[in-house]
Amino acid sequence: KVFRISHPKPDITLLPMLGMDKEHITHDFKHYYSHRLGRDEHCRSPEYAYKAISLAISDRMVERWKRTYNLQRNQDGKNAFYLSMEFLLGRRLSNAVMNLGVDNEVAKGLYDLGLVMEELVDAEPDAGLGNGGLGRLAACFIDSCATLNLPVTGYGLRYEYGMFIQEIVNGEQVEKPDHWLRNGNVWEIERPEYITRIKFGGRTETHIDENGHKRICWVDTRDVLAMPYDTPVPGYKNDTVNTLRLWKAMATEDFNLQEFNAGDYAEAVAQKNTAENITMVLYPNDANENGKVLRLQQQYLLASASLQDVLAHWVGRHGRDFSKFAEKNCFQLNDTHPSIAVAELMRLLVDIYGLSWKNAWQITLQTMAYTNHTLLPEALEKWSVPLMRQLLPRLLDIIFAINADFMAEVSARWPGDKPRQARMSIIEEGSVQYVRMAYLAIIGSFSVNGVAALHSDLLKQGLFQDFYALWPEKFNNKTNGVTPRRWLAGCNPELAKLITSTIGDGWITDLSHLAKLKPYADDPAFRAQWRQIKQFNKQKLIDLKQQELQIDIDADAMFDVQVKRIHEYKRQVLNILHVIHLYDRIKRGDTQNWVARCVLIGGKAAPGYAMAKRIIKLINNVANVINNDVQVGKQLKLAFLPNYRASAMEKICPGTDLSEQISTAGKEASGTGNMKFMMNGALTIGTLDGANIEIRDEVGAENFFLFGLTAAEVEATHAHYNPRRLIQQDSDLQRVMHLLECGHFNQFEPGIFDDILASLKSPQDPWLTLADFRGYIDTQKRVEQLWRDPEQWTRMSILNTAASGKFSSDRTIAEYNRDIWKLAPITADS
Ligand code: B1H
Repeated sequence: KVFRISHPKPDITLLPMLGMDKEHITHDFKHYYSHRLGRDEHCRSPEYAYKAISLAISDRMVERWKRTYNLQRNQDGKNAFYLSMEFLLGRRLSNAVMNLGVDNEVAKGLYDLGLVMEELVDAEPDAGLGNGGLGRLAACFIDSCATLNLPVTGYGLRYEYGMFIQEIVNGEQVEKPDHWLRNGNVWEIERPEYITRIKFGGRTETHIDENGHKRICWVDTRDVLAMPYDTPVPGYKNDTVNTLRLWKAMATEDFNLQEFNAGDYAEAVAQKNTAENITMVLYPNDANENGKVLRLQQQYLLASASLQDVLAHWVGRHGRDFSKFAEKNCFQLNDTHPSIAVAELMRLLVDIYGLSWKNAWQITLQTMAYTNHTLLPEALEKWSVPLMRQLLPRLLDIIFAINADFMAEVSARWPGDKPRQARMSIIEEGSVQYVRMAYLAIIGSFSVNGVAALHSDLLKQGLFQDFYALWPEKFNNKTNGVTPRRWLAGCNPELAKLITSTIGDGWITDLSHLAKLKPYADDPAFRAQWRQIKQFNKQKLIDLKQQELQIDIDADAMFDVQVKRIHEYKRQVLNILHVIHLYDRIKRGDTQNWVARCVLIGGKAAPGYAMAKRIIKLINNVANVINNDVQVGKQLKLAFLPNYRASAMEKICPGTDLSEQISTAGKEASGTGNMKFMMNGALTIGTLDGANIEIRDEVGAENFFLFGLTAAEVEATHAHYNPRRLIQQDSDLQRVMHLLECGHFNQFEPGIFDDILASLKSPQDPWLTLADFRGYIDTQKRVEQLWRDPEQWTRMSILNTAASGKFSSDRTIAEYNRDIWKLAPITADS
């Protein structure tokens, strides 16, 4: 309704497609630079050049985007919608340029103008709309959907502030707000024509309509508007451009303004903030929930706006005939965060569109699919019933009604089994009742999947075993993957070039082609090239970091890297124990056949997670002692990489030799950083956890450094875990613990690591860190042995890349589509 055009068919869409050659692109670049941004040759800041080239590229996506949008929306096939609270997109420019196939033209064009593409790329702020693996997975998935021509739309939230910026001050994490939109966002289009209205609060009323039917009305609500911002998602060189639609909360114009008299005008306008606060900031908790009202508001806004959007489009095309809705639509829930969608779809179908409960439930059950991403109890979402009653009274009624039907089903299947009913109820009983969101998601979905084989098995055997007994057919596995465009072709151009010149470029869209590299592992000339590229990437990483970190790094040292969120289960502390052990060996002169190492650790800690923050401090303190010890010198370096994020990983993984994947077995659902490192030719030292297991299966046990307890052994060990005895029996561990306990790394900060030490020595330590110490140290020794033989190391490095084909998100998405979504690919000529 915002556009009013009097002529019935204006001739404004018939523009010729824009030129993709360097002349046309630089022409548009200059136009934007000087006419839109108003800059000239005196402007020295790369930000404007970044913006101008992005606008020129964006124009070329938009025309393909509109075509894809119309093809998908106006076809009679099925569409899927990926609902996620997080899309960790990172930078967009280089990805857009590559996927449009104009990388060479753009680089040449800019070069002719005296500009360096890389500098422009680095001027782009990361779109950090996610915490870690879960959010980055969503970003990889939409890239793969577009590349596979699948009609999948992403729905998420447009946070004003993304993941906080991490600074390190005196070894400690300091959080700075990430106002990523400050300089504008050239990659989005605001779509006021699709604004939706979201209700909060109020109460429900029952009315009897003229036909004597009961109708529930949700009244006296405080409403908020959701404004959609669309971001194009280009497929790789296929002219498909899918849509990521992100919602921003806004005040309704009538928001209290009528209620307030003129005297309260300012206050009424200030209320606007309350509404707009909803999408102000991303919650920075990875694998940890916290039960805040604002978070529930975010979740409901995402679910309600997205479902209303899809239903409005459906009704626009089919009227109120929902008989084919389930056949044509599918919603994938990225963890439980958007799972209120189950109840919201029921509300919309029953209360708004007048369907019967039974009919609406059939539709819901056939359209919802749920992905679980964690088994950690602290990450399982529960909302208190009183909170939900206050904020979403109608939704709570619906959840209770769903639960009543479900409890009837359980007691029909297991008559009289009260404990089972209590276990399986959506409502957890207690002094305060809670809604278990995972159960709502399972009950309301036709598909429940885990994200790696082990994780999916553990869901069936443990956390969800009652549900598995009831509905075994719902459960399936979809092992995660990462997009090879960003995580190999884009981030490692030198290696990509070598691979393409060796086996052709088919790997970019079918990563299984990498297996063709296998025979080259035995070719010394190829190995030399491979090694040279790794060395080049390591030097690039040094050039980037040396100044910032102020340490002297040697490109010949082994780059041993652990980058991921800081969490006890990921065991950054185990890594540090090994580093301290190496330091101790140097100090006691045990340095025969020494292998120089540079250990790099990076990651953010949730701001409220005290132990994780203390681990960052420990890493920095240990680094300080080691890096300033002249006796240690270049034999060992340790650095904490501040502000780890997607764009940092693009520079880190090509230059990594050894990938640390050392979580307590059974705790890391999948991991995806492990896959990025493998693709880029790093060797992995890891436990049998998450996707590590499948990585090892693919590359072969002889090409993977395995250590540690298995998930089953972890469970069995808790009962008799005795860390003090482990310390007594292991003189290396004893010495490491002694260095920590005597305050060697915190001389002037007494006691600051006591909590970490206490948890290491506690028989209750859930992460069993010391149980894996010996195995880890010995395996690191094997790593060093191999390092001393560069030919063998390189061979293994090649074999790792060659075996990484399975870990493309294209494969993952093809499986989601084959087993869950069942979409037909759509192209202009299909
Ligand atoms: C993963 C989360 C997560 N699992 C709660 N769970 C969040 C939970 O903001 N929150 O409240 C945010 C994130 N993230 C990760 O998902 C797993 O730990 C990884 O192992 C896995 O690879 C990744 C993608 O599946």
